[in-house]
Amino acid sequence: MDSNAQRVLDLPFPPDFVWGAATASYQIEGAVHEDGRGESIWDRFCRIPGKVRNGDNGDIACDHYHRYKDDVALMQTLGLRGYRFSIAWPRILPKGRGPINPKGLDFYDRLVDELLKKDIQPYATLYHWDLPQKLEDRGGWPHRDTVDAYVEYVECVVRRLGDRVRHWITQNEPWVASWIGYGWGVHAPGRTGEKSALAAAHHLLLAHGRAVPVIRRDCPEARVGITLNLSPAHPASASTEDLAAARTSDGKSNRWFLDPIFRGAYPADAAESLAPYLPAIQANDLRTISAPIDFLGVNYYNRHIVRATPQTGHPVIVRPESGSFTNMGWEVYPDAFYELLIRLQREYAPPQLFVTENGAAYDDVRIHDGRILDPERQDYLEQHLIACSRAIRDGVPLAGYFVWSLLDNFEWHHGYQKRFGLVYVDYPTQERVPKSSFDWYRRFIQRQVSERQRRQQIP
Ligand code: IFM
Repeated sequence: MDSNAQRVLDLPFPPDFVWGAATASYQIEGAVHEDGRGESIWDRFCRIPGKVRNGDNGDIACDHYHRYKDDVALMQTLGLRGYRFSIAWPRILPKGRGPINPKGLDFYDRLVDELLKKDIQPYATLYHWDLPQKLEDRGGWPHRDTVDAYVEYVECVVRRLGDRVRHWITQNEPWVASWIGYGWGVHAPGRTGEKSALAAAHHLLLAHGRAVPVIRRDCPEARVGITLNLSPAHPASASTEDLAAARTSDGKSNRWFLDPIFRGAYPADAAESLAPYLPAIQANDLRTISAPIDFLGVNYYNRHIVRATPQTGHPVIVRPESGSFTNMGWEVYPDAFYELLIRLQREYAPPQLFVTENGAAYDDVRIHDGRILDPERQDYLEQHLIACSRAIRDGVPLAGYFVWSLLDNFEWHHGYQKRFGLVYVDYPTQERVPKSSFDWYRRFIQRQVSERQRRQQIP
């Protein structure tokens, strides 16, 4: 082992730091027609020709619905202390509202019990983009009624699982759900326009704020948070125009979600430029959205380099001229991760932070003996763990790190072509093959745990 790899294994992390991995329901479960599950917007969207690469869909995905015990066994081999998964709303309330489907709840009940049996703490995300289609038919997230429907759904789930699940994440990446799904039409449900995107964003945030007290009421020991995808916006040059464009981009993506949650207000600069598209915001909405949370979940993949469009000054994200890139075309830039964590602490001071996703897609191939060697993924994770460790040293209350993802899975409009997993999934056979990064992460966690035990023994 070279000295750098050794240095990474020995990085100092707090003794109770949670080592985890993450997945999401539609991306891994499959079994879309089983046990009374209703249709989700992704089931419908995948059927529209040209929307998802290769015509892929989540009908079978990783067949996790049937293979969850094997997958939890893999987590145990890995030494995970936490597993972040999401709950499929259409399994619980197939029509979005109304009659509960007990078999849907039973599945998550079994999953949670299996995790706890192996001493792995469940981190449950309540919404990771699989809205029941029936609710979309009635207006989806741009319609305020969806907030009420979400709160009813959250009540059902927390009442059933709240005796065992302590960590709850209300929403995953509301920026993506609103802008990519309702603004640009690239994700389900495929709608376009600033107005629908901003109405969806407001209602996703409101749904978060309304859910916080409900979760605490039904699960008094709950720790409640929300997960945001955050990318520092760096200007492409030192020109005044590019600096302003980077600030605008930061306002529309990062601050648009951070400010209402932590400050109870939309950022004034962005709100001014988006004024023509804003939905009706009721008197108490921002107070509701800013309900105190226990932690912020951060999904970090890359930074954004922003350039001003010559005539309009409109910000555009550009690809850097040099650097290293993942299979998504995303730049590998761990320094911006450190910068982001420090900024969150300085400007928003969340009580606690979890990295709820971090990882990379690469073109993994099985070699002649069936193994998958993915040193690039290991390197990506090592560099980002160094950034986390530096941030903790510099005062960031980071409490856990979840690799995206445990398994290769359905990567939304890219279908199955992009592989983010520590475990390779051979989709035709559903065989799981741990990649070399899986072995590395296992050794890393083992080393961290034995170091913690050693320190605890020192009188
Ligand atoms: O696969 C997604 C996940 O669903 C949300 N965060 C980003 C990941 C990689 O694109």
